[in-house]
Amino acid sequence: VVAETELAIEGMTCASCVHHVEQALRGMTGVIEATVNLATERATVRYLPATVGIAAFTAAVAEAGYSARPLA
Ligand code: 9UX
Repeated sequence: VVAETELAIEGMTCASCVHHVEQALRGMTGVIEATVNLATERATVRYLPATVGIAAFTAAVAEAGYSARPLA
């Protein structure tokens, strides 16, 4: 089973910020793909819900120095 979710990201001010957030998410076990859009300040994550989840995503983004809020 593969799930997809969106997160609202706060604190990104440049293209490198996008890269930092993407790398933080892509480095997680169970994450298949993560893309971040600077203009919309949203991250889209495809993942294996048996392995990883939204709480871990927000923690990883916070660790990278940004904040993430789950979207419906
Ligand atoms: Mo450069 Mo984006 O330090 O924070 S990565 S502005």
